[in-house]
Amino acid sequence: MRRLHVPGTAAMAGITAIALAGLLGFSTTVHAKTHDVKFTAMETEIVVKGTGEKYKAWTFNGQMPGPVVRVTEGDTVNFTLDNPKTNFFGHSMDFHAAEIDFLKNYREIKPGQTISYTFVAKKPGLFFYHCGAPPMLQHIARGMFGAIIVDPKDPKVWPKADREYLLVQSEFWENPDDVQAMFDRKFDNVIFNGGIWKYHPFFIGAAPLEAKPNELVRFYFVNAGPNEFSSMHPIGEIWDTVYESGNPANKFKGVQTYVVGPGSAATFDLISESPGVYPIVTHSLTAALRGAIAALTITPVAKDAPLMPLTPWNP
Ligand SMILES: [Cu+2]
Repeated sequence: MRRLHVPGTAAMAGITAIALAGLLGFSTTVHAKTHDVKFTAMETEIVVKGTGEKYKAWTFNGQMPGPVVRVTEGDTVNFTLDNPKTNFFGHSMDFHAAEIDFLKNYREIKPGQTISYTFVAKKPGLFFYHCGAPPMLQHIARGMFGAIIVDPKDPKVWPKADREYLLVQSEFWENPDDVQAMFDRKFDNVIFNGGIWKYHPFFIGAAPLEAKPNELVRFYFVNAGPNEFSSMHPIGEIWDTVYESGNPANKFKGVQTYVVGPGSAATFDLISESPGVYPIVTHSLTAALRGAIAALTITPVAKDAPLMPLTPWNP
């Protein structure tokens, strides 16, 4: 017996809506979201070494880098920065993913003040955020920086990653009050994710990043600076694809080393077939040999890991 499929009224209404949406040129599958993101400026001590050594940092929410903000292209971000009256300094927030007036939104607020603004993350990619209060050099050097990922609204514009890591490079000065040394570029270390030798297996409390053979590992990489250029290279490997500013449309293939300037970002795809160790470094060697080496261990027993592993020593 032949069955006829007769659509019900609701189904027909749905089909009509989809057809109309098609005629009008917009997709029915994308629903832009609104995110309330609230950061607190915290002038506080944080651990920067596996030995437990502390540092008088200025941070967003008590961590360096600040929390990762992740939204989808087209989403709205309602941002609030609170500068508690227990702080001593003014702070601000500049989101590179936003396209809004700088004077009004990125202005410094004094202790006891709060600022809020809204932006739409119109362009997909990986963007820097930072405090811009003067001297901006010092506010970034002391830890007021982080990353916002704006995922493309159509996930099919690039291959799906099997594993993702976010690395934020920054220069580190042992004396957080020596602004002259910051101007003179006399840094003591160059670090990934706020820790000195954090992902180098030879150091106390450190742990390498891990992935399995043939996994597509996507590195979201931000250079917080404040001054030095990063020359990102995977030792023993070649970047399969590099996306400038993390935008899937800005694609380079088979790249050995890719320069990311201060205040910029790029996304790097890597597939390693063979088990082993592949250090991710800045090939600017003064920086690499002072801390900017993250070991990537390729092993069939790689554990799941968070996007920005702050362990073992940061909360
Ligand atoms: Cu600040």
